[in-house]
Amino acid sequence: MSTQSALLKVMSDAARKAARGLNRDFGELAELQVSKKGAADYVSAADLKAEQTLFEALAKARPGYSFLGEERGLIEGTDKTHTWIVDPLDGTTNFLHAIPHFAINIALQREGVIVAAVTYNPITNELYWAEKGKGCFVNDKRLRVAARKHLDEAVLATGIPFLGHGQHAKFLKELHQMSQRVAGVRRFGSAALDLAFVAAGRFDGFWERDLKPWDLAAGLLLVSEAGGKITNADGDEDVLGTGSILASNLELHPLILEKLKLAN
Ligand code: 2AM
Ligand code: CA
Repeated sequence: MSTQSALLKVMSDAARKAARGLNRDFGELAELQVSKKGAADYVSAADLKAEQTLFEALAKARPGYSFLGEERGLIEGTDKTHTWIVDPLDGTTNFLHAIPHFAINIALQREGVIVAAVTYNPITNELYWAEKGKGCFVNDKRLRVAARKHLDEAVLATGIPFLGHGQHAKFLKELHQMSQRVAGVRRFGSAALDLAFVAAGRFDGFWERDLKPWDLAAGLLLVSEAGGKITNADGDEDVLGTGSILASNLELHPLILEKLKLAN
C-alpha cells in the first residue's frame, strides 16, 4: 500500500516546499540570468534558503527534534532521541553547472536508527520514500532493487573523489577492477539519487567513499526497504561513521565487494 503516514507527509511536504525555491533558483541559473562569476555564491544562498525552509517546516511539525544539516551543522533539540538528517541540495556541483540532476534529502533517525526517509528530485518530480518495515516507494509505486545476478550485466554507479578530497589513486584502482567486469559504470554526481536509483533497480549497485551522513542517511533506508544489501565499501557495517558505502542486491553485493577488495 502506498498511503503515506503522517510522519512521511510532513517530510514530503517539507521537501516539496523547499523544492519550489530550488526550482526557481535553478531556472534562473539555467537561463544564465546569474553571472558566471556570481554563480557559486548564488548556489550557496539557494542551498542555505532551502535548508532554512526544511528546518522551519520540520520543526513546526515536530518541535524539539534535533536537526543535523549540511549547512548549519547540528542543532540540538529538547528531544534527544530524534534527529533529522538533512541535505537541502545534494548534487550541488550539478546545480551550479545547470545540470538537472540533484535532490533534497531528509532522513529521521530515532535512537540511532534511520526510521523514515525522503529523497526528492524536483526536476523529475520523483519523490522516493520509505519507512522502516513498510517498504520503499517512488510517488505511489512500490520499488524493488534489481534482480540481476551477474556482474557482466550490471550497471554500477560511483562517485569520483574531487578537488582536495578523498583518495584518488585508490579510486582509480577500484574503477580499474570494476570497469573490466561490469556492463557499465556511471558517475552522475548525487549520492542521494544514486541510492534512490539502486532502490528503483535502475542501478545494480553503487559504491563511493568520503561521503557525509546527510548524503547517505535517507538512501540507506530506501535501499534496505527495497530489499537491497548495504555495507561500507570495505564490507563492514558502519556506513554513516565511515562515509563509505556499497549498496546493491543480495546476489551482486558479495561479487562487487570481492572485486573492490582486489583493488586494495
Ligand atoms: P553535495 O552535492 O551535497 O555536496 C558526489 O560524489 C557526492 O559527493 C554528492 O552527494 C555531493 O554532495 C558530495 N560532495 C560533497 N562535496 C562535493 C564537491 N566539492 N564536489 C562534488 N561532490 C561533492
Ligand atoms: Ca550532499
